[in-house]
Amino acid sequence: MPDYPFVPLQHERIPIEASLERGRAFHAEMDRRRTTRHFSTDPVPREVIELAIRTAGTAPSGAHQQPWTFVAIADPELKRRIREAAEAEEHAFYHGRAPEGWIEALAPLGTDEHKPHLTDAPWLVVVFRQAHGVGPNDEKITHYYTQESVGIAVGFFIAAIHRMGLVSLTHTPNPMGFLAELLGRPANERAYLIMPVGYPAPDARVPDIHRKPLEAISAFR
Ligand code: IYR
Repeated sequence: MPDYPFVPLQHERIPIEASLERGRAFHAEMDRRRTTRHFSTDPVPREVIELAIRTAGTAPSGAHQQPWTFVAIADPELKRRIREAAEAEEHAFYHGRAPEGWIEALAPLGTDEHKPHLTDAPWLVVVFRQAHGVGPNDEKITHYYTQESVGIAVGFFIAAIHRMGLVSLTHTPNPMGFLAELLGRPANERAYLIMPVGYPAPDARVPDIHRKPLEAISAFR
């Protein structure tokens, strides 16, 4: 194995009181985040999306392979076609394809096959997972932990959008094959999810649901 270079870690230790203060403030800010399905059509500059994608790109990934592609769509005609295809799949999902238990689990969220946010939101960001890489001679390069890696990157993206004062929705039409087709993605990419990004509509609402408390999501030993 060849020797690979290492460089010193850039890190400044801060007092633990400052850590706790930052942690509390960050938690409070993240706890204000809500997912809404009601988007304003107000425009959002491209740089907002670029910043969120760059933030997502700082996520750790299996073997540092960064197996993600973020496709940002503002073109109204493309958004319309994505909405049309997504609503066709969702119609089949809500009218027969989904098991009864799944429909019941979704009831508190008030979702159905109508997806106006896919054309209302100024941006749709479709995230693709690179199931494998492609080498210079078209050879397959194995990627590791792609599901986990892309999930972490999407989390960073959602946090960045929230930090900038905008909202996003994690939307997973089922199945999602139409996205790679409509967006002309290469064969190694699989649609992971689609996120409308923008401002909430003035009358945006969210379900009255609550987060599990620390005790319910943790164990300390
Ligand atoms: N894809 C459908 C159903 C759906 C599934 C889950 I899991 C959700 O958390 C929300 C919706 C839809 O987008 O309506």
